[in-house]
Formats: sequence, C-alpha cells, structure tokens
Amino acid sequence: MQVEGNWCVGGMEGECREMRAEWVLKLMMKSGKTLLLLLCLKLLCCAVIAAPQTCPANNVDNCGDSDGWEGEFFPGIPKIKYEGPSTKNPLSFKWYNAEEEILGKKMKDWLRFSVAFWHTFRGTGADPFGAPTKYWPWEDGTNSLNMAKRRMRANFEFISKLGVYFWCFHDRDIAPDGKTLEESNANLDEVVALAKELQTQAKKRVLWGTAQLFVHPRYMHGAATSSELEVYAYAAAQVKKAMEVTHYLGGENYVFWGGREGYQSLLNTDMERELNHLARFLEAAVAYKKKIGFNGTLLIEPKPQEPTKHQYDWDAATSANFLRKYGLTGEFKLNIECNHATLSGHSCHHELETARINGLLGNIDANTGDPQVGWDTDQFLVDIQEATLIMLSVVRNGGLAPGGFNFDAKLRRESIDVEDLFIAHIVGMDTLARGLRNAAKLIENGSLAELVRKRYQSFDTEIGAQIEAGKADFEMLEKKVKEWGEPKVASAKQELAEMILQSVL
Ligand SMILES: *[C@@H]1O[C@H](CO)[C@@H](O)[C@H](O)[C@H]1NC(C)=O
Ligand SMILES: *[C@@H]1O[C@H](CO)[C@@H](O)[C@H](O)[C@H]1NC(C)=O
Ligand SMILES: [Mn+2]
Repeated sequence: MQVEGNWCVGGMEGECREMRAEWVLKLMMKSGKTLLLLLCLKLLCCAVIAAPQTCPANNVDNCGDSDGWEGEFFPGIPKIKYEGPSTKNPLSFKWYNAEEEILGKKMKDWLRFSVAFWHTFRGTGADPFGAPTKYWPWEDGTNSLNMAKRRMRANFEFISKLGVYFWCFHDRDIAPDGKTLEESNANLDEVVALAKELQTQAKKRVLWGTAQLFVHPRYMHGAATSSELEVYAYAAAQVKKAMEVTHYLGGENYVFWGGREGYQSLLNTDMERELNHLARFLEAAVAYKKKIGFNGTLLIEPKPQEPTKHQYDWDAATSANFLRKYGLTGEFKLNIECNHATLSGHSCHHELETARINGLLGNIDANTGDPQVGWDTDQFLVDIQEATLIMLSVVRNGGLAPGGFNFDAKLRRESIDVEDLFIAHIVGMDTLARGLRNAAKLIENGSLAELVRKRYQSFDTEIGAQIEAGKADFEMLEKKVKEWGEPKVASAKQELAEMILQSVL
C-alpha cells in the first residue's frame, strides 16, 4: 500500500476537485463576465451533448447523478484465457493456467491473486509534480456515492474478465468520506451492500480489507500513534467499522499498514509511549475480531518509511520483534510487500524468508520497485528470477492461504489505455506463474537443496547434534579443538548455486 504522491488522493479526491473548481471560478471572476459567459455556454453545450455513458472524468458538470451504466465497462475485452508461451495475443496468459497442477496443487490455489481496488480503480496517474493522466470512461470526475457504485460494478467486471478470485480495498477507496463518522459509515454501508450482491453473483471473495488511516489531515501525526487522544479514538472507530464490513464481505484477512505510524523527528516524539499505544490499539483490534466472530488473519504490513521519515513497522524482523515484545505473535502475521522490502534495504526473498522462519508469512503484496529509483514505485513485478525466489519461499511455506498475492501495483503515469489495466495484471500474473513453474523445477531437480545440505553436513554429527541441542559447553568445545587442530573449511559454492538457479529460468 502507499499514498499516491499528490494532494488529490483516495478519499480526498472529491474535496480536491471542489478546490480546483473553486479556483477556476475565482479565475473566471477575475477575467470578467465575457469569459464567464463563454465558459457557461461551453458547459451547457457539453451537458447537452455528452451522453452519460461517456461522461468524461475531466468534466465538472453533473453527470454523476446515477450509478447506471449500460453495457460493458470493458467492451471488446474478452475473458482472459491461457494460451501458452507461444501465443502472440497480449490479452491471454502465457504461463498462468489456473487449473493446472504444480507440486500437487492447482496454480490458482498457490497464487490466490487479488486486484487492489485503490490502484486499479482509484489510481489517477497524478504524482507530486503533475495532474491526473487517466480518465477512465466510467469516471465522471466526482467522488459521489453513485460514482462509487458504478466503479464497484466496473471492479467486478474487471476481476471476472481477468479470472481472479479476490479483491482488496481500503474503506475510503470504495466509498466517499462523509462530514461525520456516521455519514462515512452510512456511505460505506451503501457501497458494501452493492459489493456483497455483486461478489455473490460473480462468485468472488475479499482477500483483505483495511482502513485508510493516512489521507485525512486528522491523521497527520499518525492514527494509533497520534499524539492526540481524539485521533486515536477516531482511528479505533474507523478500524472497528472496516473490520465489520470486511467480515460482512467474507474477507479472509484484515491488514494494518501504518503509513503514518512513525515519526518525522525524535526530538518531539515519545517513541516508547507511541509504540505502547500501537500495541494497545492492536490488542483492542484482536478483542473486537473475537467479539464479532471474524476468523480472518490480522496482518501487519512492514514498510521502513514514506510517508513518515521512520515507520515503526520497519521490516519483517522489526515487526516480529514488536509482536513478541507485546505478546501478539499468535494473533498476527505479516503482509510482505516486495517494494517495501527493497526500501528497507532487503530483497523480497529475504523478507519472505524472515517472515516464514518466524511463522509469520501471511500474505504478499506482489509488486516491485525500480532498481534506479529510491521510492515506492509500486510497479507490477516482471522479473522472472525474483518471482522464482518468491515462489520458492511460498512453496516452502506450504502456500499462503488464507493469504494470497495482492497486486499492490499501479500503471505507470504514462500508461493511459483501459487495456493497459488488463495487460499489467496479465504480465504480473504470468511472472509469478512462471516463478512457480521454475521453483517447482528447482525443487524437483534437488541439486540446490543438496548443495545447501552438504554445506552444513559437519553439523550432522554427534557433536553437531550436541551443539544444536544446546548441550555443548565451551570447555568441551575447547577440548575438541585441541584434538582436531586447524579446521578444514569447504567452498561455499555460490556461483554453482547461481548456475543451478539459472538452469531453471
Ligand atoms: C470461525 O471459526 C469458528 C471456530 O473454528 C467457527 O465455529 C465459526 O463458524 C467460524 N466463523 C465464521 C464466520 O467462519
Ligand atoms: C539438476 O540440474 C542440473 C543443472 O541443470 C543438472 O546438471 C542435473 O542433472 C539436474 N539433476 C536432476 C536430478 O535433474
Ligand atoms: Mn508500496
């Protein structure tokens, strides 16, 4: 997850557009009545000519009165099918064959792909330097409830055509923020009721839900770690509702991403107190989960920084330590995002292995960063070697269920065709499917596992067993050294390991 780098994001889009409209109006008043008249005439003529179906997103007039939409949102795009590696059809899978069995499980069950509503349906292409670039045909430029419903219909057509079973959302992506908590909750209920109906018809599921606790200005100091008690309470109320709707939609997990749970300066921060508050907040979430009978896994999503200078859930090891300190290990797992892994100076493989060996690997946010760029670019993963290593961890973990692979990835700002949404997901799915096939080859071949086994074989001895059982004291080991003399040390065989990996790519 990440914050769109712009002042017009997520739940704030409506407000931002109102601000822009206001600005245009002020400009009009300054430049005199003739211009005003001309502009009004232009708007009037557009309102008459524009059919609601093609209501463009850059239009500020009132074409958002109804959530109705006739026909398909993605006309001309068929249901995406597996055609195999030799096909030239960009709208087909080359490697992902949902029903095919790999290592005793169907590909769809290893991969459990999910579309991220925020990137795919709320991403506008805006960045800190520039305005939105994407004007999807179904968008009317508003953040109205009707628009939210129409967008939800588009979401279900998209995931159905793509052949994905899951979707993920933040509360404020799917329904507009209201003026009060009650109004926001009522908006959410209305959209969630429609989502429930649509996902039942389409036989789809929620992989996870979450609360957006970073866009609204009230969260500037954090949510659970805010210095303001009333903000802590507001965040609790928002998470309570987000857990309820995730439960109502049959969500299999619930995610906590603490984008603003961190600090900008230690000079004005009581870190110990903030971390204690975060732990109390998460304990309360566990209690509420049990109270409402929600069986989904609670997931913490590590990220080192951005938007804060230092985020408390820095990486998998930091998050594991936090959970242990506060006795929360049994209640939470981790959602590892590959781009966040590289931001923290680790590979995605490292973060997955750290989570796995701590029994904490719960879900993957499938994306990647750019090797030449230092921020969270949230790109679709296309690196086959990286995907192979990711899938190696997933297979060793016995899969991710009830977690899966959420495409927390967005189109580049310059990719502005509707079909790009499909192509991006297809290449992301194919890359991980290819990674799974490669990981299976590597496991079936066995020579990499054998290389690793051999490397540690000196511990497969009587003394080795004593060391590993915690029964070898320093005096005994010193006696052995005097008996054995200088150790003979073997090669690590890194290049051979790399050669074996390459042989399956
Ligand atoms: C949650 O798990 C409990 C215990 O396994 C089970 O009895 C209950 O039906 C589950 N609830 C839901 C909503 O799946
Ligand atoms: C494993 O792969 C290596 C490298 O390609 C090859 O030399 C070896 O014969 C393979 N072993 C098996 C058991 O397939
Ligand atoms: Mn990210």
